[in-house]
Amino acid sequence: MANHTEELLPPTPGQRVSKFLSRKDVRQTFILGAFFTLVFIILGVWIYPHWMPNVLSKEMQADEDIMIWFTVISAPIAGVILAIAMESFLNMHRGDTPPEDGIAIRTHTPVVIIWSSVSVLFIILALVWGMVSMNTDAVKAATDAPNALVVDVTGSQWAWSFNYPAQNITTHTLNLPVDRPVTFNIISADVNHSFWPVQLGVKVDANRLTTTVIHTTPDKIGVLDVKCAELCGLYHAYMETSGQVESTTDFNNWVSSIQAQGGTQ
Ligand SMILES: [Cu+2]
Repeated sequence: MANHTEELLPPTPGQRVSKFLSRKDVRQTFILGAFFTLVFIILGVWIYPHWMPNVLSKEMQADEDIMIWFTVISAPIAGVILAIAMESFLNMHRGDTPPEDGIAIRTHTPVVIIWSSVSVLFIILALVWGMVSMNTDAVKAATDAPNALVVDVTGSQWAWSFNYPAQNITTHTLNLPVDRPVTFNIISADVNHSFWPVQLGVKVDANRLTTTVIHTTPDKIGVLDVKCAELCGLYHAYMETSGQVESTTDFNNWVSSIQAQGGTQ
């Protein structure tokens, strides 16, 4: 009689958890989750950086660091979700049905509290990281630097033009000297565009009636791709040009050659 009563008692939470963890499908999900997490970390740390644009400024380095670290941080979440999806698919394929006495995770208070707190921590981390990264010393140093090169950028359907007031030249390629702060004054001649010199890690809207200012300091020599990052009409996808971060001597020679042509490229 006593044994019969024990059998009818509902299992304690501890018994349910250990029974849950000893299930074959749960163990397989953990192993698959660890495997996918490792794959995403390897992709984020060693593979993705090879596909990213060259880093020609500290702002671009900060962008790349954020992409790598956020991939690593989100790897366990993506890994576990992919593992659950794959295990469910395999179970369905084998015709298995879930056991009746499984833990109801969706309404399990400790799981809900842990899941919500971890998500909130990730969001706060992302927010603080972004704010700190946007206020780096590099950006502060370039802001109102007395020796800054000023470039007035105009977006129009569908081309970029660059006016260098101190050099009195207007061009369609963006050449910059290395290790000198740059101030971009950005405006649009028509609809909204977005000025994006990719390898410099800065991007800002070009509006029709107001000038937007951004600062950066290119710190490596290399090729620049300048794109429009705001859908601006039929040929938006072709609204791009190239440029160069180069030595001061090469930059001065480039300026002189354009001045010799009458100041426009
Ligand atoms: Cu555009």
